[in-house]
Amino acid sequence: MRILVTGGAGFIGSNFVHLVYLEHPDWHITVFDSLTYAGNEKNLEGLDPSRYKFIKGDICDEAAIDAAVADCDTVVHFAAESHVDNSVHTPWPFVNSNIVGTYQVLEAVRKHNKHLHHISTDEVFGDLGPNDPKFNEKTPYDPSSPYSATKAGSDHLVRAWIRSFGIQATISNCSNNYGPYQHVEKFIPRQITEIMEGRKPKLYGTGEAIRDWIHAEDHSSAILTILEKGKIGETYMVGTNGEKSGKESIALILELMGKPADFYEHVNDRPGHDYRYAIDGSKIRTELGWQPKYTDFREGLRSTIDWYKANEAWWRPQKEATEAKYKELGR
Ligand code: NAD
Ligand code: TDX
Repeated sequence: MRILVTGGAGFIGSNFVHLVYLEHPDWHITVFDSLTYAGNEKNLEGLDPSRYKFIKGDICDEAAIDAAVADCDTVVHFAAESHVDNSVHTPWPFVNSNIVGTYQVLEAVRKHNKHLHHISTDEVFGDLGPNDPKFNEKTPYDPSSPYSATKAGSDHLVRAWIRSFGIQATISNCSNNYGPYQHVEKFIPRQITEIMEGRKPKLYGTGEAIRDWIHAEDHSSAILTILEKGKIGETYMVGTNGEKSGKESIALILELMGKPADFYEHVNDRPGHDYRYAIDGSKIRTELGWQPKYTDFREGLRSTIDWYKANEAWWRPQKEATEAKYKELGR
């Protein structure tokens, strides 16, 4: 099996590459990544070149993605602009990479008759009220931000290519990931590294927004399960019942890092901030028999904090520029 992983130098993509490398010694992995500010080749250090290759390329570059797809059996498509705050500030890279880029991936898959798994997010469904039922595979799309609108657009393209051209593809929509190699712009690593810098964690608005947390290793094992057992044309929700408000998550991080419970501050809210995401992940469990490993958020957070403490050299180069951007936004 020759697997092509777009966006494999990013957070979830690199966690997925490490899992495939461990579980499938007979598979050859090619990572295709343009190394935006969010991509980092250091995430992939130590992989044996006889089993792994890196291509620096942009999914919007028709010839480059065409050649890479021609040379594999299966594509797992992670590459995307991923940060909501950036999309509200500068939407174009999101339209380009998430929609135009996915179009180029789809055209290459169609031309060379390859299998595709498309990685999407729960944000495409918009947000939930406190008592609404969780998102499932039939929930209508209702995205709120330029990020989620472009991810929704990419999902629609994949569905259209399945129906109109008969490409062999599956889709998954996952909830909020955390774990090693996550960029310090995102909520959990930002708060861990702010505390390590001696500064207070920052809660947007009232801190009541709820996210459904899943460890990136569990997301990765779910994708592997879909590759191995998923039904062509199907969509799978991926989540581990990890709902927590911003306030609750900060309280846990402060406790695990030995700081007082009131060591945090409120900052400007995100415009259009989605209130709550929650995934009903029963289909992948009942139909494909997938089970997560990290069922205790506290333990997952503890190991993630340990990783950021042990890998300051990894996150240090991103930190200053990230906080300078937030300062501009008053966040
Ligand atoms: P990330 O920002 O950490 O990584 C994205 C990677 O894609 C980077 O390595 C970047 O260099 C690469 N990339 C971006 N544009 C590219 C382009 N035009 N051509 C080639 N490479 C490009 O993102 P992530 O958090 O790892 O998310 C990966 C995927 O998972 C995305 O599709 C995202 O929508 C989805 N997702 C993320 C989450 C989450 O909580 N982070 C949850 C559900 C789904
Ligand atoms: O400093 C912060 N303080 C804060 O309160 C940051 C960075 C965020 N927040 C809040 C906003 C959200 O309610 O925390 C929550 C999580 O924020 P992000 O880490 O920016 O994630 P989110 O907007 O929920 O989107 C993430 O999950 C779905 C990923 O970035 C997306 O790529 C994925 O699709």
